Amino acid sequence: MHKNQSVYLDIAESIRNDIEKRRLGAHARLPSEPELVRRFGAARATVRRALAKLQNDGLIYSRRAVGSFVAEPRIDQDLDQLFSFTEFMVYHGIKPASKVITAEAQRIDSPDSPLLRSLALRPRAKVWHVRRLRLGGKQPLVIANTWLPAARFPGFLAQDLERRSIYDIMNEAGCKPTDAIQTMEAITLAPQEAKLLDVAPGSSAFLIRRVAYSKGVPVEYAVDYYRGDRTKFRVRLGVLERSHQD
Ligand code: 16G
Repeated sequence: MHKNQSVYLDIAESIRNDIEKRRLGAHARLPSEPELVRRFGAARATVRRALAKLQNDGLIYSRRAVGSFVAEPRIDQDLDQLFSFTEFMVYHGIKPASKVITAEAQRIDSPDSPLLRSLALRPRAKVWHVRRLRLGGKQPLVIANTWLPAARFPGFLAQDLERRSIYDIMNEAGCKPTDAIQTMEAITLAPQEAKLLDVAPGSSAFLIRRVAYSKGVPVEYAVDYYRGDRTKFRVRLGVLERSHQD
């Protein structure tokens, strides 16, 4: 029992290694199950378990009756830097694109709304809301909801929001985000969001809420859904220096 458990992990590790070293590129077909059985000298059920683990980890996908294939790599995002989606994609050599789903003016009534509180606005103050599907290399990656205080960005909705970076537009208005506070939660996607992101309903995603500030003034409230199988966050950790007398 114990041995079988480690055998499936060893097989998964070996295939993971081939993928990470790029011996198998994105969308390359994995050897068939019988070939893997021969190669690893393992039972078919063990090979299947290894493949199920890799699929669960987002490294491969399977097509019924055809086989397993290498998934697109995850996009690594450093959490200690404030990047716009556009800057981030360009940095990784991926062509960014956007589809605007909604672009409208809104007025929120409830004084308890996190949006109003985060932007330090009074009830019924005008905000711009833009909902975009963000793509990298034609692949849908993020559903991004952005709210901006309308008073700071006159004429915002007249901009070409499909082609332009919102952070660029904010920069032109003298309010480029200089720092932000962000929270991240794991969620499963509702059917409508899953469809937009081209994944199965119930797939995992990161729900990210961000309040961005421009020199201390809140200028953006954002609620984004990042595809769980395409996103990896990385953060640098330091050790708190403590005196030994404590
Ligand atoms: C990022 C930000 C989002 C911002 C967008 C601007 C996170 C979690 N979110 O997606 O808050 O609205 O960039 O991108 O990083 P843009 O300048 O390309 O339109």
